[in-house]
Amino acid sequence: QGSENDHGLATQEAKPEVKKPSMYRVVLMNDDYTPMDFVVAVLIMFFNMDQEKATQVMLSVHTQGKGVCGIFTKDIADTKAAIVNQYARDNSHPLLCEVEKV
Ligand code: TYC
Repeated sequence: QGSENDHGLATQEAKPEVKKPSMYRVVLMNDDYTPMDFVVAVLIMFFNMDQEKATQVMLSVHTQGKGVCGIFTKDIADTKAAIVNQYARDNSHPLLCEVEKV
């Protein structure tokens, strides 16, 4: 890519054939009503965290107002957020999960 040939002229930069996909943060928002245990369970079930990591993330959301659950491609981030929000609604909690571009 971008080498010089024997007449000393630079060749055209070749465009990479594949681009890295845009990445999206799945973010959990704090609220005053969702039980801490429920948030920890969500992080374990849908973001493959262990009890200790899930508790850390939940407490950081609780004190900072929001926190990152993971970073994914758009389809996966959108799907994870939708699943979390549906699960929260099914259990009558106001927990909100959002997606933001990295
Ligand atoms: N603030 C909630 C409470 O005190 C706990 C909580 C944590 C709620 C994280 C939402 O995303 C959240 N019960």
